[in-house]
Amino acid sequence: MQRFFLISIAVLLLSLPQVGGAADLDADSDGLSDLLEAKFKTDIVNPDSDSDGYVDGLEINHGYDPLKGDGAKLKKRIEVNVKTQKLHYFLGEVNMGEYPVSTGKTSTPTPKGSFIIKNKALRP
Ligand SMILES: [Ca+2]
Ligand SMILES: [Ca+2]
Repeated sequence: MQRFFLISIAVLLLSLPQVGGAADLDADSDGLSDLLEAKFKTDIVNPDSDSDGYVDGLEINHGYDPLKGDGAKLKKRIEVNVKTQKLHYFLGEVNMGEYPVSTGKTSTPTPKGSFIIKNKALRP
């Protein structure tokens, strides 16, 4: 029997870093910082790396692959490290951020494995 676990991630999505913050350099003014351009392997001086009419920062902010003009989405995933008590949020293969979490205790441990998030709740 397959078991499904529902994971509620409170506030996570609202606390994700905004792409292209004021402190980051953005050589082509596409809303995607030079640092993230390097991580996503987009063209640092071309605001529309895949020439589909949408700038790289807009595509990343909406989860689209800035290197594929066919409307392909980047996979989103989170990884929770119970040893470090940290959650890592990935867009494609790029680690977009790290957040502190509190996982289960010895008597009610956090289940290990891969799970699909079925529902999200804001401040449950
Ligand atoms: Ca840029
Ligand atoms: Ca584009």
